[in-house]
Amino acid sequence: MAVDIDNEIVKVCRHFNIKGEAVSQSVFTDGHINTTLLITFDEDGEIKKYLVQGINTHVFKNPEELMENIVNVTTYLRKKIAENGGNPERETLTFLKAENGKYYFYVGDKCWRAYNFIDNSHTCNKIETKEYFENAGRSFGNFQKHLTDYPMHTLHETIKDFHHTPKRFDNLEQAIKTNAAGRADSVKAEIEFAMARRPQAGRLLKLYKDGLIPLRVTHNDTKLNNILFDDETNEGICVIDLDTIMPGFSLYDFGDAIRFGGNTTREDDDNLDNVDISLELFESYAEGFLSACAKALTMAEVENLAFSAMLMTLECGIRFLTDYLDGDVYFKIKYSEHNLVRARNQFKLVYEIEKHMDEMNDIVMRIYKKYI
Ligand code: ADP
Ligand code: GN1
Ligand code: MG
Repeated sequence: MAVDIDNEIVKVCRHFNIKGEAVSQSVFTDGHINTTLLITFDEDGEIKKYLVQGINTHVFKNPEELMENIVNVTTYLRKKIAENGGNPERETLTFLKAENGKYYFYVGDKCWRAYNFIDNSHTCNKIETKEYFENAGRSFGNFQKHLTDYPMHTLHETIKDFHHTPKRFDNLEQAIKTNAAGRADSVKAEIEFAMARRPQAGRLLKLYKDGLIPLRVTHNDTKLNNILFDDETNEGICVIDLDTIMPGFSLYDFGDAIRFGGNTTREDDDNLDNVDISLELFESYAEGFLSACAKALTMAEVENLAFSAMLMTLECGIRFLTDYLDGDVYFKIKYSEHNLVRARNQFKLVYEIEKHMDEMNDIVMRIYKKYI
C-alpha cells in the first residue's frame, strides 16, 4: 500500500547510511509483529529499494541478541548458498550496518533495522496452486538442511519457550484467571475446547526427553508469507522473518507451515464452514519438505509430522485466545474481535485435522518411503 513519504522514516534511513532522495514509500501489512516499510531512493539516477522495519520490542526484548542471531545466520547462509551455486543477494537477507556500528538503531524508544528489498518477488497469504505449497515445503526443508551444522549453542533464545505448548497452556490459564479484558465469560466454549486437549501438549517434549527427536536449528515461524516467491517461476527463493531462529524441533516448522498454508481458507476467516485441512495441500507440502530433508529425520520425527500440524494449530489458537483475554497486547489486530476470530478458526482446523489424522499419517509414510 503506497503512503506519503514520512520524513521520520527517511531520517531513520540516514542512520543506516542510505543516501539519495526518497521517491516512494509503502507499507507491508502481512505480518502480525513488526512494522515493515518499503522505501525507494533515487541515488544519482539509480533506483534503490530498502526494507525498513520497526522491531517490536514488546515481543523481542533484546534487539542486540536478536540481531546477533540473524546476522550470524544470514552470514552463514550466504556462504552455503554461494557454495551451492545460488545467488546470496536474492536468496537470503542482507542487513545494513547503522552509524553506531550495530545492525539496529534506536530513534527515541523505537528500534529500527534496515535490509535489502528482494525485488521481483511476492508473498502469498493463501495457496493459489498446490505447486506453490510444494515449493514452500522445499524452501523450508532446504533452510533446515543448510543449517544442519550451524553451531546451535551460539544462538540466543529470542522468545523464551516460544513453542513450549504446555507453557502456552499455563499462560492461557493465567489469562483466564486475570481476565484483564473482562472477556473470559464470553469464551467458555473455546476455553473448554482447548483445555480438553491439554494432555497432548507435552508429547514432543517427551519424545525429546526420551532421545527420539533432536534439537535442531529451526525457523519457528514457517507461515507461508515468510517465504518470498520468484515472480517468474513461483519458486520459493528466500526465507524471511528470521527473528525466531532458535534451537527447536523440526516438527515445529513442519506443523506451523501446515497450520497456515494447509488451511482451505485464511487464518482469520470468520466463516468456520470455510475452514478445513486440505489433504491435497498437506501432501504437496510433505512432498516438498521430505524431498529436501527426509534422510536427516529420525523415525519419531516422521511419525509425528501429521500430529505436529494439529499441535502447532492448537498452540497458535491458544495464543490468539490468550491475547484476546489479555486485551490484544501481542498480535496486531484490525478490529476488536480479530484475535477471537483467529482462535476460533484455528480450533476448527484442529478439529478437522484430528478427523483426518490417519489419512495424513498414511500420506507422510507414502512420501517418506520415496526419499529414503
Ligand atoms: P513480521 O514479523 O511482522 O511478520 P516480516 O519480516 O515477515 O515481519 O515482514 C512482513 C512482510 O514484509 C512479509 O510478509 C513480506 O510480505 C514483506 N517483506 C519482508 N522482507 C522482505 C524483503 N526482504 N523483500 C521483499 N518483501 C519483504
Ligand atoms: C506471528 O510475525 P508473523 O506474522 O510472521 C507470530 C507467529 C504466529 C503467527 C500467526 C514472533 O507471525 O508465532 O504463528 O503470527 N510471530 C511471533 O499468524 O510471535
Ligand atoms: Mg512475517
